[in-house]
Amino acid sequence: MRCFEPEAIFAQGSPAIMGILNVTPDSFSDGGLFFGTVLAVRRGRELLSAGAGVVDVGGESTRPGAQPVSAEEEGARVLPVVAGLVAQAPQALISVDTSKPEVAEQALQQGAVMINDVTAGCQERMLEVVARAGAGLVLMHMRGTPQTMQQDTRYTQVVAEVAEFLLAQAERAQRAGVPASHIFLDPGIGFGKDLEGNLALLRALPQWAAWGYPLVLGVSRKSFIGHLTGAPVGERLPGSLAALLPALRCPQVVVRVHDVAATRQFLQVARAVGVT
Ligand code: HH2
Repeated sequence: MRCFEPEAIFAQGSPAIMGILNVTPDSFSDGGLFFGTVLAVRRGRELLSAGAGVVDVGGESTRPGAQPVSAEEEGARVLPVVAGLVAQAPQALISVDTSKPEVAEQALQQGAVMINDVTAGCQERMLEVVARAGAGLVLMHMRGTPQTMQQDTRYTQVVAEVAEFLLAQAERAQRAGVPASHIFLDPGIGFGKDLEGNLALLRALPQWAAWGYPLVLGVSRKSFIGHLTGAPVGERLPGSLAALLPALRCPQVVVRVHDVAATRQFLQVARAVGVT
């Protein structure tokens, strides 16, 4: 089991880049492209050389309406990729995008250092597994499940409701033994929110820094960019970069992206001109 050191993610400053590695046949933008251990490990190494500080390996799509997969199937997709990356890039920081404690536990045993849970640790066992391993934990807000989340996207006050939920989950995680310094909070852009909700959360993000937790932001290629611009999923890179602007005003944030090299260039220039 490897130890999680929060500073390691920000070794190259903030925003840090989390490269997305979907080992799925059905992810919304790259489904099937890296479905297979050899392809996925090669892609993971590419993400690292392009500037990803951490690679997020996922074996179950969370796009609206996606069909759930069993723990066995998800483990069979993800675990060989974690093992392959650990073997070929032993210093790499690997996160696993899973809400299943059994998958998380095995991935951490194989050398992953962080769990990205889109259900914000709603299963107590997930919190225990992460605490025992001394791992990092991303708590993301979602309403319902990927099957139901876009059915009701109304909130009275979206920012306050998402914030209240995430802070309560962070407290729960700490009660289960996860140190505050290992907890990252993510508003869950596109997970049970409409266009206005997504934009309100993005605008509010810089204020969340006051809570003291590092943040994670996932906007890459998401449908709100299509709703704003009409761009199809494969042509949303400019919008994805623009949607990162609020992250530039956060002191510690990890941006979860498909296009690592382009994001790195965007961040390098933003830093140089003093926007961050
Ligand atoms: N978005 C997706 C998946 N996991 N995790 C966090 N913490 N934040 C996010 O915004 C987030 C996430 C959806 O994107 P993607 O992985 O590209 O698609 P899919 O779920 O279809 O595999």
